[in-house]
Amino acid sequence: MSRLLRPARVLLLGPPGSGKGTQTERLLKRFDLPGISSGDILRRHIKEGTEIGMLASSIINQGRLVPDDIMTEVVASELGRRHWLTPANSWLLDGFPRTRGQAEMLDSRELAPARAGLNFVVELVVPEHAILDRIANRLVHVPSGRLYNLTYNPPKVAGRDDVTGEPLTRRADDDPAVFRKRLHEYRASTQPLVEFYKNKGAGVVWSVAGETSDVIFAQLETEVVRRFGERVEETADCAEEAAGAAD
Ligand code: G5P
Ligand code: MG
Repeated sequence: MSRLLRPARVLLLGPPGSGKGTQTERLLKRFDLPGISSGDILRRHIKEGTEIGMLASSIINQGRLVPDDIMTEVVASELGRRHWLTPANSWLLDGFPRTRGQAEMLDSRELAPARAGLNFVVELVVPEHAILDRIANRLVHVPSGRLYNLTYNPPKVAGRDDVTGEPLTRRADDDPAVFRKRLHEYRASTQPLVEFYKNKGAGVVWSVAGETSDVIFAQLETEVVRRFGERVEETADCAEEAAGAAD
């Protein structure tokens, strides 16, 4: 585990199934970087039966996007609740903003006043055939957002979350017809969003391609260290090793 030396405010973009959640989990473990996923927040609202959950449920199940103003409010309140909106904090967003409208609202209402604009927008590029294969085998633990795949990273006990032992579920929107609609929505909304961030400055947007999340993570990890620097934290294991070497 290591800490970043300079504040990193990261957005992960990519088509459904490209591995945003997977890369988020890995970055969080590797860099002690907190993150939130707009999809996970909505799924928790649905599970808890909130007003937002009731509205989002039918939209998600049709593969459409939740309206910009509602989505921005949901994520902004989460950012505020976690006290992340300062120039010094590092954090990561998975799947929000995903339209230019959301990016503009987030920027003008929340990030610019706090001098905490996004400084690293990562676009994951994964071939479509690889994506379709993954979705058929995905399971999730909704309370935590932890992800599994029956072939790539299966749970230790079939159908159960590794940490809590609670049941895993399939996402209703992983149905093939809904999934095609989600891919279509992604293609329609992404170009204007990427243009918005390209106009924020040279090098803010960075694309990374690969057939697997392992290949992508290796490149992403290197790029994060290059941009933000790292300080390796001493863990209990390191301390023991160092003590052993000194004996
Ligand atoms: P979500 O939840 O943000 P999507 O569609 O953007 O959903 P999704 O499906 O969550 O994205 P992902 O996070 O990019 O995909 O991918 P993932 O879950 O990490 O990986 C997919 C599967 O592949 C997993 O099972 C993983 O274990 C496996 N896997 C990963 N890497 C590999 C690999 O290398 N090999 C193999 N074999 N497997 C691998 O949004 C859902 C809905 O919520 C609403 C919309 O309705 C949206 O459709 N929503 C919003 N609406 C408006 N605005 C927003 N900002 C919104 N955010 C969410
Ligand atoms: Mg996801």
